[in-house]
Amino acid sequence: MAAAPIAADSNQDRLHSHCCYCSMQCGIDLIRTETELGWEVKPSQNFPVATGRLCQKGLNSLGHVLHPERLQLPQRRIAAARPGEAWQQSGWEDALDEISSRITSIQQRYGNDAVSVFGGGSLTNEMSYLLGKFTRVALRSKYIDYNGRYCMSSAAAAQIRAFGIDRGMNVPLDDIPMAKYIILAGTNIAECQPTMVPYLMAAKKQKAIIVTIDPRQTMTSKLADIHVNLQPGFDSVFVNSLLHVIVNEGLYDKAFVESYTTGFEEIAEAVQHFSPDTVSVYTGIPKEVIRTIARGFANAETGIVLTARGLEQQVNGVEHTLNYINLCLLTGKMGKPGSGFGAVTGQANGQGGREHGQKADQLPGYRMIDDPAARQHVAEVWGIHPDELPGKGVSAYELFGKIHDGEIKAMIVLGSNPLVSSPNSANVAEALKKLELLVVVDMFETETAGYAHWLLPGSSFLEAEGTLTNLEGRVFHRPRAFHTPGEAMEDYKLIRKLAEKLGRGAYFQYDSPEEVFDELCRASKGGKADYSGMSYDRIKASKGVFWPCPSEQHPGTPRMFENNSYYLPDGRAKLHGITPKKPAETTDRDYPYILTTGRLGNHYLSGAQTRRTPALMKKAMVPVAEIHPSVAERIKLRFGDRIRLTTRRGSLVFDVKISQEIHPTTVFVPFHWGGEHSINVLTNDALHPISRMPEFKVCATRIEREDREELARH
Ligand SMILES: Nc1nc2c(c(=O)[nH]1)N[C@H]1C(S)=C(S)[C@@H](COP(=O)(O)OP(=O)(O)OC[C@H]3O[C@@H](n4cnc5c(=O)[nH]c(N)nc54)[C@H](O)[C@@H]3O)O[C@H]1N2
Ligand SMILES: Nc1nc2c(c(=O)[nH]1)N[C@H]1C(S)=C(S)[C@@H](COP(=O)(O)OP(=O)(O)OC[C@H]3O[C@@H](n4cnc5c(=O)[nH]c(N)nc54)[C@H](O)[C@@H]3O)O[C@H]1N2
Ligand code: SF4
Ligand SMILES: [Mo]
Repeated sequence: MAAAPIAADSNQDRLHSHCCYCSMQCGIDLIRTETELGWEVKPSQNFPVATGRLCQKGLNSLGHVLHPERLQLPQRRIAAARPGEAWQQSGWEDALDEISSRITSIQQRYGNDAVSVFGGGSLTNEMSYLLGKFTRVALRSKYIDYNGRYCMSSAAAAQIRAFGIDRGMNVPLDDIPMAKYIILAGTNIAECQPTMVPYLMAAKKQKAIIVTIDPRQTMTSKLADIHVNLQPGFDSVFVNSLLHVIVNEGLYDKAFVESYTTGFEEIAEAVQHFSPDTVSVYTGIPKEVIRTIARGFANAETGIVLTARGLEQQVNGVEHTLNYINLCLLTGKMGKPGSGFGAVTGQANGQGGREHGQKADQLPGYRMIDDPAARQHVAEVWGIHPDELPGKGVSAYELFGKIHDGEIKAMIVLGSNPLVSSPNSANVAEALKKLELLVVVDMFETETAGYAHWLLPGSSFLEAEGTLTNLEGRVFHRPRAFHTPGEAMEDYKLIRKLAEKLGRGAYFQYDSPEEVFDELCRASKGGKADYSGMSYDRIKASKGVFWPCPSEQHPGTPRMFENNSYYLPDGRAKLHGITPKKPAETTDRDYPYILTTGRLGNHYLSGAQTRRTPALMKKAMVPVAEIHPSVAERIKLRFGDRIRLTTRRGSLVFDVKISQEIHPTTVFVPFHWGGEHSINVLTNDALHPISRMPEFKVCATRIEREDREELARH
């Protein structure tokens, strides 16, 4: 372990913060102890989201912060940037001088857009805002995007199409216990947002029915009254059968549909051929189950539908999400206590991270960068002419395509590990090799940093003050608990300094994150994600304010659409008739199974943090592929064998677990590892035409037996 951290306020023996991992953003208390670490983590009793509870990740969230591999000094690559080449440590002045002069030289040779930024959804609102502003104002480049593209983009596109606004959950967590019928589709809450489980249990106590829809029986489906075992890619087919019943049996809320929506005819038409009888033949889901769920949800007094990445991370992800939204709209389960839709946001600041300009087509406040009024407003706040603002860039994965095309020559990565988390990652490695300059700002030498020319030490969640917006749309304040180790710098200071070196410091004279937040609030004023009624004082005093909050007098908006007015031009919500389409890759003789990927309870995303947390790592050292017994039998798997998975992009060997609980067509592999354990070597980089979300959840694969002796011989 590294040396014990130094409290930002040395007089305090109890510090407050929030867990760095999922979107619940549980409060934590850091308590000074006599132990080796000097501090321990306890659940905070003072934050309304998860009073008194933390999951394993939260309890162990100090683990990576104090890890001996924490970077403490800038370092540069001595020779070519290749994994394994030696580093040389450097002071900040030299590092920033050289990085800025290389940026300038690249921009002089190839134009401003040759330098790009790749951000992340763990960063604070202030950092998300600053990265967007830095790219447009200091670099004057159009190329910024972030890992949230891999996460919330399909849900965002769907909510914008249906409601005109994208707030992950339309209802606060406190509404869950009031719901009488809860549909959880492609969301493994028990492992991914564990402290949300008590809300579901409270609903169950009030006799709510819970339905899960997933190709696996998960810890979440153990809470369910009905589990629908769905082959990946079939959500729209399945939901069409529910809508078929609701429409044909006249179970929809006619008054609500008539007064507040458009597009009913579209749905009636689209679901015609999806009777429970037909759909049960295609999916193996019993028709009685389809009818029970459709009638149950429609007739329930209140109901909530939650979706997550299971159905969103697909080339049809926007359409699948729209179809689940249809369920709520058609049955009038919107805008009242215990009723609504939610796409369960993933990362710590997965919600705020998508509102303030890290996305290729966005400006702060969820404004669109090609909207002249938005450009005018934001340019004014930033003190530049609107014509100076670049236009729309490209999505996260497409940035690597632009490197291959030779248009992008440099990249700054801050808050992501895209070599592990991007689809078809061998292609990403090839792109990173071509860069003239790759700067990674991280706490660790990540897999992505293996290709970096410069590696700069960033701040951890305990070392940087800021605000975040949790999955409910609650904006709250996270204080700075510790000093950064060694020479590591708070991320926002690094951005300021780099802007200064690039001659654009005048636009970045912030002396605290609070100053950034105040500007962010002004920039968001009048936008969809309007924070303009917020301030640090107000947020701290009320333990969070829900956006939209357009004025100091406005109470904030825990529950969206309460007056049934939506953010589309006609004020109505839009129903969408969905004609289900196939995934980008379907199975065939050579690749007869479906590979789907996802998460484990004890690891987080690319694993950069949790693989450096001994207490979590020891629970899952390597990824284990899950297959159905019928597959094991077909490939003649014997005790001790492993399996080889081969897709059109590559081939890897995994340990294997045989489980009745997975759909017989499907193999599941978690994605928290790099190198030879990295499932993203195999995943498909097909993107959704609108959201540009990669198809992480469905590709065609071959499964073969790989016996131990064979492996030992190689
Ligand atoms: N422990 C842990 N918690 C996390 C994270 C983590 O890495 N680890 N990451 C955070 C982040 S950033 C995110 S985005 C969230 C993600 O949270 P989730 O979306 O809940 O997590 P996943 O495991 O990716 O996928 C959820 C489920 O989708 C199922 N699935 C696969 N294909 C399909 C399909 O076609 N249809 C349906 N209906 N289901 C399907 C999978 O079997 C899986 O159980 O979790 C957050 N919380
Ligand atoms: N196959 C497959 N791939 C997936 C998914 C899937 O379901 N299947 N899910 C996708 C999803 S939903 C997501 S969200 C992405 C996420 O994928 P990544 O973006 O790779 O996620 P992280 O591992 O959180 O990477 C964050 C990095 O930033 C660093 N970091 C964390 N906090 C800070 C900070 O405050 N400052 C600085 N400077 N650095 C920081 C961490 O050390 C880490 O290296 O993965 C996607 N990839
Ligand atoms: S539920 Fe999420 S925020 Fe809460 S402790 Fe676990 S990982 Fe952290
Ligand atoms: Mo995510």
